Amino acid sequence: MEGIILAIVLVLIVVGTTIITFVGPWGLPELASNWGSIDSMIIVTTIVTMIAFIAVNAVMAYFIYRYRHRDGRRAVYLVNDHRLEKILIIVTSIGIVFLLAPGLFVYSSFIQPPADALKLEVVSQQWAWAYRYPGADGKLGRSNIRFIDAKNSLGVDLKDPAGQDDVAISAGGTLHLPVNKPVELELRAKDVLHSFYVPQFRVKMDTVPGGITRLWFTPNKAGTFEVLCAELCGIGHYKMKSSVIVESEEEFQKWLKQQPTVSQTLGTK
Ligand SMILES: [Cu+2]
Repeated sequence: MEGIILAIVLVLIVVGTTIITFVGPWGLPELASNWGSIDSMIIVTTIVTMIAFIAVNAVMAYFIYRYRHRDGRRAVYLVNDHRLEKILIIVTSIGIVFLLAPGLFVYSSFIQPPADALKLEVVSQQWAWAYRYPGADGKLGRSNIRFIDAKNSLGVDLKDPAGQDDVAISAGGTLHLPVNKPVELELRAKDVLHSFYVPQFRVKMDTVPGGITRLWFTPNKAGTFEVLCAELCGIGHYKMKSSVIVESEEEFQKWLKQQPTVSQTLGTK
């Protein structure tokens, strides 16, 4: 009797979780970048794992019912079943190929930013985001953690002329981006691991102290979105947020011109 009840409960759990996946309130927020292919990957992953989840549990529920205890029945010990093993290896391999292969194509474009992308620096620290834009010369100056002090909070190398006209948005400031233009972020961390995440852009990347990580996307919807830290980075992790405003090229340029350059902020020119 217990075997039958267990099999029924198992079937109910599978049916319930499958229904919740489709009608539950946990969908993705509206897509606001070029990374629709990431959404397709999430759908492929959900479908493949759902098929495996249903199949494994259906077999398990059937076996629990079919081979439940009955007086006088004895279990048989089967050592090897080559036919069954072959089938399982082939079916599992096909499932894994469907699960992983499409992601390789998406990943290959994820790691190749377009040549005309606007390059920005993102600097993370406990518990805020800072940003640096290239100045009029279109080039980000060098920076290094060794140059960080009370005034030069991003560690811009003041010997590099390309850095003097850069625009630095200090920690806690707002990121502005022009709509429909590819952006490449160079991510740094000043203290511990953080992770740059804007759910609507469908991109997320760890920031690592002592190294530079990269990320690119094209924001394609104007609006204000939340920048989050997706790495548990200390006691203030929950409030490590910033806003990103996606706006027209004119609005973006107008805003950028109003921001002080590195040399103005540091009084180096
Ligand atoms: Cu963080």
